[in-house]
Amino acid sequence: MNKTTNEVQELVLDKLARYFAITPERANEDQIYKAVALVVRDLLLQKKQENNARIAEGKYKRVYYLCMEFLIGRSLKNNLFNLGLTEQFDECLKKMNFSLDGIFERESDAGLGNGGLGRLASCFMDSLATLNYPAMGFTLRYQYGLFRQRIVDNQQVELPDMWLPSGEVWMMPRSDKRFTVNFGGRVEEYHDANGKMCVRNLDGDSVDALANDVMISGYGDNAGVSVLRLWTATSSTQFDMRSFSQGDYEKAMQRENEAELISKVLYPSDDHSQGKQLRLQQEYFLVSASLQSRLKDHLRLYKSVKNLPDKAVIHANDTHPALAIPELMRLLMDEHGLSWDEAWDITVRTVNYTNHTVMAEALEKWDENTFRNVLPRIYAITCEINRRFVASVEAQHLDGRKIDAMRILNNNQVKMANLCVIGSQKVNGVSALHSEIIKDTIFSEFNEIYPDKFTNVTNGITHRRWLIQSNPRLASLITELIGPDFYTKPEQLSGLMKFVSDKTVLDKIGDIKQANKKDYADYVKKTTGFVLNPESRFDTQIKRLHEYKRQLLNVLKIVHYYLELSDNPEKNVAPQTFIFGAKAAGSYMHAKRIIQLINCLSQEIQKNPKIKKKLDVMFVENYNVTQAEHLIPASEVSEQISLAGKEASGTSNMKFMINGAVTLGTLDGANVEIGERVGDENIFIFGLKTEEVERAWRAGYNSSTIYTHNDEIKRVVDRLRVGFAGESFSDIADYLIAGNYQVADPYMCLLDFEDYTKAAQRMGETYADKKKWNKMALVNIAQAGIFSSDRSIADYAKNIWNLKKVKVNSK
Ligand code: 26V
Repeated sequence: MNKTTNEVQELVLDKLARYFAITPERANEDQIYKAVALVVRDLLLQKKQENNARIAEGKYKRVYYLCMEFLIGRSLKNNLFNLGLTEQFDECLKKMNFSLDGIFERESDAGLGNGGLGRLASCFMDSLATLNYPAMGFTLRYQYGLFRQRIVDNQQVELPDMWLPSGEVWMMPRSDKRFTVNFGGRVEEYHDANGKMCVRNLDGDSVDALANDVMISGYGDNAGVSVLRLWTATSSTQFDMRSFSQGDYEKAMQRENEAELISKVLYPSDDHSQGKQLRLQQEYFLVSASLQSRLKDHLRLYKSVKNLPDKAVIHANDTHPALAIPELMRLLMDEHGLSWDEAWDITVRTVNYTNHTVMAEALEKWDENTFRNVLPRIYAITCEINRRFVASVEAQHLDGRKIDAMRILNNNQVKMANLCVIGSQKVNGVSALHSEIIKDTIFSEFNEIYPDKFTNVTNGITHRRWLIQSNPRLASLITELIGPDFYTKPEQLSGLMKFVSDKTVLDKIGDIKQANKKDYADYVKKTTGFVLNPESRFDTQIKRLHEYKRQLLNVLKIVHYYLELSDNPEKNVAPQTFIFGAKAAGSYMHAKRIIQLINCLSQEIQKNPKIKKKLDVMFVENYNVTQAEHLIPASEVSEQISLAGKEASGTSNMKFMINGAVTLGTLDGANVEIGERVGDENIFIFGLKTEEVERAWRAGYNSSTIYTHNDEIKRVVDRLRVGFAGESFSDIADYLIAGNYQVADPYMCLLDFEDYTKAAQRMGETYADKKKWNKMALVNIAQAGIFSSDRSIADYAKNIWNLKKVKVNSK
């Protein structure tokens, strides 16, 4: 965008005067942040209007990306970068005696997501806008995002996340976009004036959805602006003045409170099924409001709903928006008068679904009674979808057990993944391995009848945020070496391969990592007081805390080193620092105990300076997008150690790689493709492969045999009973070898332990050879282009959405 420093300054002064009646001399950093953000929001709006006009003119097909989570992080820095206005604002603020970096710190993270799924959705919005595909994202405007994590006495405590005061400035309230969503009540059939049989939902409760739009600009001259629409739930009826006047304040407020509950909090759960009625209401609220809004716009433009599949793609990101299928059916039939067959044809040609997990507990299932009570009309439609589907497969004489596996309604449960597969045009997994696994396991029966439905789109990350903005030193070295085109053509990073034996370049890569480590250590010291040794190897594992991700395996390895050093404190080893960042769902007790274990181990090490010099552990409190942006550029080892077959893709593996960290990982998710790109010599792979996991499982995996026969493992597990910093972890030792209520060590930490420590040993030896290590880092950076979300989006556009870019007349 073309704006001079002076023009920018005028705009900021104007906002300060209008909103705060203040001059820069008297303004505080919060007021400056708000004024700057409001200026940027106006500029985005202006850009969006130009872009919207182009889309409407060309009547392009648009993608509507429905997702219960968007892990946006901070917006100001990203928006300035994408608009090309960072320098102008930097200069302007300097003139006002403020630093732009200081102002960035005033913004809270918009943590409207749990983990990988939500961050992926945000990366996709960036790429959609940059590549200029017409797109809109839809989610809820949760008043409280993912909880703020505090560590108190080494344990996780969940506090409400108040992100709105600083996040609200990005939203444009759209009073013209208000839709009513119905819950409960009963379904009634009636005949309309023409004698046609119709259906309506009566006596239910209604809640209004109010739109708040956030503009997301793409990067570069040809970029567009995507809109992320966040729905707020609000009472659809007028305030109960009667009760209020009679002094019954509680009753007067009740209806409002109940309605608002729907967009109050994000469920702090990841891969953990929560059969909560409120969650079901949230999911329906999202899809109903989004589809009503879409159909209204569609009718305005095209006058008929019949060409919907030519002009709109509805993408269900995981099963959470699965109700889009029966809701679209309802709207097309009940509101627009289409027959079942017409509506079904349109629905299946419009909706697509991405699966993000094979973990059984994360495959959403609703209790049939709850479903019927909360959404009677949607229930009736879902039953009919199921009935017709079952009839069609019965007609093909399919095996009864196979049919049962595919039913949407079975054993008093409503299975959302089955609904998604039956009602979608395409279904994709998120890495090559994962897309094969879903065809072989959870969707194997469907794959037999719809082989063309299944496809793969490997995940990606926006390299503009995760490399260019968060690692400016590395970005400028790359620009120096291959020019700036990789900003929008990430595949050009491969041009770095020609420097693979260039000593000067390799040294620079090493120096940049060192400088980033030093910066990170300073940042941590300043913000937490923890002292990191930048001369040690930074080895990082950051992701939601879950058994299958095996943070525990990492801890077992560290305890093993700790025991070695306790035996022999003079042992000559290269110093290592293990950094963890993870939140655990509040109800997931075992995961919370692992957080406690990491923190206790860290605390014990702090008391022993001799050990700390060689082996340190740090737990990052309240790990979020902003913390990741600080930490990833400083990390040297990327721990991606899930049990093979369990991690759908992973995306931190991609963020680390593009910042020159080397992966220590299993052949799981996208690690497989990362390994293929960089070659075996530039990654440290260990552990069981997916088929071996299956085999070990079928053979009756028994971890206690490993414990009894391997002295190292025995010692480590026994040490958990003694504990750290005064806290025993016998429960975790039991989990590993006794199991108590389930199979011991269900994610096979003990079976992979030996190979893991061997790979870590090889890695340590390689690290000692600086030239070799820097070369590995360079190859990882050079091969990361394919893991840009620009590539993922291009794949979706071509293979799933059939979407064209908006044409921009080059200036
Ligand atoms: C499930 C549930 C169940 C109900 C309560 C709330 C809730 C929230 C999230 C989930 C499923 C989360 C699935 C997920 O995040 N999968 C991750 O998706 C990433 C992006 O594709 C991928 O890289 C990770 O491997 C995968 O674990």
